[in-house]
Amino acid sequence: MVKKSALQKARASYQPKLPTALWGAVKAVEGAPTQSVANQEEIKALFPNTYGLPTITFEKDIQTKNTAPVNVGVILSGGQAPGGHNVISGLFDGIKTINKNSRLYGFLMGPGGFVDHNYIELTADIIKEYRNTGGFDIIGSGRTKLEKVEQFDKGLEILKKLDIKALVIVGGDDSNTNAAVLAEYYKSINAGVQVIGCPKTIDGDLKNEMIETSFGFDTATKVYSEVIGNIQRDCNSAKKYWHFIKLMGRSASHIALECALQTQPNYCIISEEVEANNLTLAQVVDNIAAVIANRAEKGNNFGTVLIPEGLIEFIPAMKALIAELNDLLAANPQFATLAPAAQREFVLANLSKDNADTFASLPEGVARQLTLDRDPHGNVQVSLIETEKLLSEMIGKRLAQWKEEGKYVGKFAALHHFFGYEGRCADPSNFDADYCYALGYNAAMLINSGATGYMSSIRNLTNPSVQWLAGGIPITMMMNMERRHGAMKPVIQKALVDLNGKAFLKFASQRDKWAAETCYMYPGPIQYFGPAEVCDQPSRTLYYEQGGK
Ligand code: FBP
Repeated sequence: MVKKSALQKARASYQPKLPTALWGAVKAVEGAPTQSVANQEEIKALFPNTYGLPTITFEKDIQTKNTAPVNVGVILSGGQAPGGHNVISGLFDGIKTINKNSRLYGFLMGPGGFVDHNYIELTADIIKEYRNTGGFDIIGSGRTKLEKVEQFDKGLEILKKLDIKALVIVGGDDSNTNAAVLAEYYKSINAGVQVIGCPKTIDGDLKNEMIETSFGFDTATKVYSEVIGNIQRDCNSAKKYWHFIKLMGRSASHIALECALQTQPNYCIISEEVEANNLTLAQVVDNIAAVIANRAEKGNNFGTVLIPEGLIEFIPAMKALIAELNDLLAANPQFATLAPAAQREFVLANLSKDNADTFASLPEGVARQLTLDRDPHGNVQVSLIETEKLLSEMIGKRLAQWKEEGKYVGKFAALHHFFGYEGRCADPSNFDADYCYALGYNAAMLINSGATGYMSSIRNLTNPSVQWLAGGIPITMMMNMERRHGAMKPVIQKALVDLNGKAFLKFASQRDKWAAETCYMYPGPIQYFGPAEVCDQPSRTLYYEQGGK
């Protein structure tokens, strides 16, 4: 038997708190019909069976109905996020509440397990070992893109064999887009299988009015903020290094913003602002170098800079380059077979002049990274690009130049960090443990109400968890048309940092002070047990978004 730590044992007995709306019998109350956020006509034409569905809210019912057992399949898709195991525990408990003979099957290693018929039955004994734990190791995860009819038909064979009536896909924006396409297909062929999505991603970019946050964001940002706080204390003790800290978040800068709100670093880049202000890489470098030079004048040759992982794609010239590269590589599959030097030549010869110039101006390693394999959803793998080193190298050169010109008097020594994988599998915070359990349980109630093409939605999240609202939101409501792999596709719109939003404005109102002075905050580790003001705080982003001061 695997030996468990004292915390593991204590955490195993934690009972996640369900919203009262989900206690006992529930009834589904339908809201008004919905529309997609943009491109309504195109999305409606692509989803004739699942477009325009009403939102669903669950309320307490006066009597329990006798319901037949329901077999359900579950898939964990994409990057790990703390709380996935609680989604599965909640789903398991939910379908057992519907009928104790219901069964839950887990497809192994992501959507690939569904297509290849690799699965296990998730029994009470298995689930017990994973309650309130981090990771996705109960069934594993993967990034196979579910998009072809052959995959849907192949998957349907195993669903029929196991008498599975509903499939729950736990994933980010891309995976939930696939869930919507699958729901539409199964409905169009009367397959008798419902599909429900669950909002997962530490990146925090799957959110809207009805999905207040994706799960995992709370825990991951608390883990990163603890370590950033520790680095800041070290930094303020030795007063000799500048720490360049890259933070995960493939596209949006929500993680960087949340960590900045929690730790008050000297500088934090928000990619969305870089794009809005049309900044070049050189201007980003100059802005940070100016803060470093300013602190050096007061004898402070130390500090912290937070860098969102997705920065490179938000610098307008880089964005244009990546968009053209995506189309070029999609249209030329033979590119992958060329030697590195020939690949560089091919790219330079086939890009438009402006983009070729940008490509040629980049350090070779970074340029090459931009041409490497996309993930199965067509994204550049930004977590592999060492932006923190690229920036500190360029800043070092700028400061050396300013020194020669007599504009800079300090010493510049840089250290680099990348926080991403360290936080994705942490044990879920109380917030994520409760939120994920509720999302899973709520998915079971959506299945019981006959819904398909819906995302499990739990709202009112800055209130105590028992007061949370439960229901479902049609996935098509979150969709728009975007260019992917060289063609227009219906996808869930990514939620980027809102530069007029309350969380960003709070940050913007404080950052000059944080740059000039040393105002570090040290949030410490996630606390699971103790007073509510220490253990049960939502993320700062949610707090400010929902009116906190
Ligand atoms: P999801 O969008 O699938 O949740 O994954 C997010 C993420 O953690 C990003 O922050 C990061 O860029 C990426 O996954 C890393 O991918 P991989 O897990 O394949 O290394």
